Amino acid sequence: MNQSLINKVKQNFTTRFTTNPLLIFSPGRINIIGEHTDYNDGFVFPAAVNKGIVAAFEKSDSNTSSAHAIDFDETIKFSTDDISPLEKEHWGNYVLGVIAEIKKKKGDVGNFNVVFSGNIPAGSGMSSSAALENSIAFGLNSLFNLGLTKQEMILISQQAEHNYVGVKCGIMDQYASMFGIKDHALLLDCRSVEAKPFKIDFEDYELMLINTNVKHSLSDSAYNDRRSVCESISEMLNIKALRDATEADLETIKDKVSEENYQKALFVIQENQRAEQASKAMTDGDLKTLGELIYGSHNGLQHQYKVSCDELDYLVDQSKENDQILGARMMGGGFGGCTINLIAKSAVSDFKTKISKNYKNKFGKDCSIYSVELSDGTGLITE
Ligand code: GAF
Repeated sequence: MNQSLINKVKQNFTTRFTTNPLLIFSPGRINIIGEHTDYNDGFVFPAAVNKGIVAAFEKSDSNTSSAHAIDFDETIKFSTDDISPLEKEHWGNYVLGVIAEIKKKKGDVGNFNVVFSGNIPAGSGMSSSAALENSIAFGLNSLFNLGLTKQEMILISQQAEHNYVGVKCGIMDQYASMFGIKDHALLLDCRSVEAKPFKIDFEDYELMLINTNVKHSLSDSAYNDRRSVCESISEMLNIKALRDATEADLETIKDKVSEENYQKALFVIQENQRAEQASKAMTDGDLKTLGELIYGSHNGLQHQYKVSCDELDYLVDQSKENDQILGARMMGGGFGGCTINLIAKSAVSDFKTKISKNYKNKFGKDCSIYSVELSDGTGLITE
């Protein structure tokens, strides 16, 4: 399925090096519901997808390493003895950050060469960043027999994102990318970091993504700001995380916080409930309720948590007008990327035509539409 991506990476590697590379695939993810709940120790409902990163590794026989990003046509050279962050937003920080975190845990890491490429649409909110981090952690673990467990690797990837990329993300993306199971979504408890797999078969319905093809620049700082608000409210409530709060608890401090921040915390508490209710709806095969919860999630993300944008809101509003779509919402951190839609299979073709035309008329640019195939998590490619 990703054969052309694998071939591209192998060919590129062969033009640079003479060994047979160790090949890793690491997927991106979707999230059915449970947004901005992961760093509040709550529930999320993600799944790995069949789009991701392919990385080819070899040990280096010198005291230098290299990482080549085919998609940026750029190579960085470094020594694993001496790692420091590059300028903000450089893709190399995902690679170097993982090395730095592995070193904290394992001491020295040998030098290596890696070449990688991906097919996750840029800015789609499907977490190409977690896919890249996991591919590096998994690749180095295999190459140098570091003995890291997958649980340790996802924490390494998450810390790389905190310390080298500057986004204080939760664990959802790294978990879903590492532990994904073909045809399943994972109800992940972000406190215990354990998940319950749900087989996804919506019969006459399917999940469809619509990419706004925008990424508003605010996103990283706004993300970190939201996280601090949640942490400071937890502190006021004397609890570990908002996962431990009820709406009644929050009510007790209502006059001590701004209305804006009160609404943000309320959103997290309600979104966490929605994620749990969604798992029940899924078990009962109650797609109507699942769809309502998904619409409810968007409403909260738009009005309470304020991480949506005009393009996402427009797409969700268009979905609401179509009675063949049971639910739609923005997915991921926000400020751009995709909506996820629970749509009748019979309605997909007409809706695609309509939404493509309407979006173009409204915003003067194209949206992109993808159907979703759920895949296994990060692993070795054996051919
Ligand atoms: C981003 C983060 F990386 C995740 O940890 C999660 O918080 C998500 O935004 C919002 O649910 O993808």
